Amino acid sequence: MKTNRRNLLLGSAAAAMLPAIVRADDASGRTPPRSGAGYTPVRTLNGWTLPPRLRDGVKEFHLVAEEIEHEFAPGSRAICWGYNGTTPGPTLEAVEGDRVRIFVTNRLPEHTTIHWHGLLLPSGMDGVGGLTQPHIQPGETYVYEFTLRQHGTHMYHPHADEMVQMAMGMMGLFIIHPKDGEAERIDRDYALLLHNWALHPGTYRPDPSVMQDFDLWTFNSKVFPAIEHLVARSGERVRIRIGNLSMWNHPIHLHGVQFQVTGGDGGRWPRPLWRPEVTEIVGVGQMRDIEFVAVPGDWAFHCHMAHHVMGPMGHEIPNTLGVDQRGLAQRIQRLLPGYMPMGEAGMAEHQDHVDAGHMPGPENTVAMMAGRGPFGNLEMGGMFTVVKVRDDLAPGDYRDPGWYRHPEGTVARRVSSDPAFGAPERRGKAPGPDAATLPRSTREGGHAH
Ligand SMILES: [Cu+2]
Repeated sequence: MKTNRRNLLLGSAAAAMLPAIVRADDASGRTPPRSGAGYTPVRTLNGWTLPPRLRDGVKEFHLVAEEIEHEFAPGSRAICWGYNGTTPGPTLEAVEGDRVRIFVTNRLPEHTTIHWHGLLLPSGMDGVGGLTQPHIQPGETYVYEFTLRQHGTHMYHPHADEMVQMAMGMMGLFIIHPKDGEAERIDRDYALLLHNWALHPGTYRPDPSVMQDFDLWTFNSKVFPAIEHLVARSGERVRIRIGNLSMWNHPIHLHGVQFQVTGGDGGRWPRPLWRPEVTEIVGVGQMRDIEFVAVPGDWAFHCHMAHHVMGPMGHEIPNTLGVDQRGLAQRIQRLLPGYMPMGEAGMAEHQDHVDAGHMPGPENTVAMMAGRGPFGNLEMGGMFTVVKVRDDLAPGDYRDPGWYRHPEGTVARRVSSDPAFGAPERRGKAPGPDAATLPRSTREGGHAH
């Protein structure tokens, strides 16, 4: 759509005629965010928006930093730190030009601050403990107050003992809508934060000292299959706002459309800077907005780091791919009851073993792979969910519409069960029948002949 003044006017007239867009359902049972003037309220996946109090023309928010009990997915709980009872903390949502006053009460066992990541504000409101303010001691409440001079996707997090406090889950989204409205109306506005957690199998507290070998990869502190689906009606304009407060860069990939990257740390970009992509790297500490017009189907939406769409696994497991384990299992089972040989032909079998109860993993630990779709196991975990687009959804209806019903003749199908089917051109040399018993590398003591 070409943007001109007429479209802008039509857009706002249409917006005025639509009923207030509110969440039709809310699994958490929390109060739905109110529809703001001229914007579609953001929907924080699995999260919530903190309603402001209006006092003397100032929007007041009150954040409480505190220890919380959090569920990553059924079967995995932990003692974390967050704000107002959750990780991430509630989303703060306001409009460019608003004056905001934010109270921060510290109920943690150590001092903290809040840094307003990406916001343009007086230096003394920047929230860097020791540099721009004294630390907020346990039991104390500080107040921040400033005027919002920008719009876009922003974040908040502590700037005090950051390594520990962020590893424990302290973070939130700060969304600022443009004061003149959107040039192109956004029908669904989703927001999520990327994070990683060292919640080692069988434990109940994240380990803040881990730098690389994380166990859980989350959208808004949830792992698949506990991450909400993103729902839209065909033809609607969808924005997904993504912030990264994890310790890895994440190439976020969406199936089914070429989305436009429309904004970043500097707010919404001018149209000539938009670019079509199907994967966008969201670097550590960065924000990215993507937008697309929804097309019907069930579309995977996930990080493209293959290990970031997995649940927890041992970090030093031997590579058994191609190793003949016949006869081995029974011998090991005499020493280790319940031992299950794994990975000889790949690891897809893992989910079947777990689902059948053959592999009762450590307590309080989600399986490495989980989830069932209409055609079988999804073999996913971590940073994975589904964008569900349907023709017949009402505006603002976020309920799960179930699995997509594919039009006749549009699903990939089996045509043969014979490995020798057809006459495809093939190159290179297939390994011989003894390949499985060859030493895999000289590093393991074998000698290549
Ligand atoms: Cu990733």
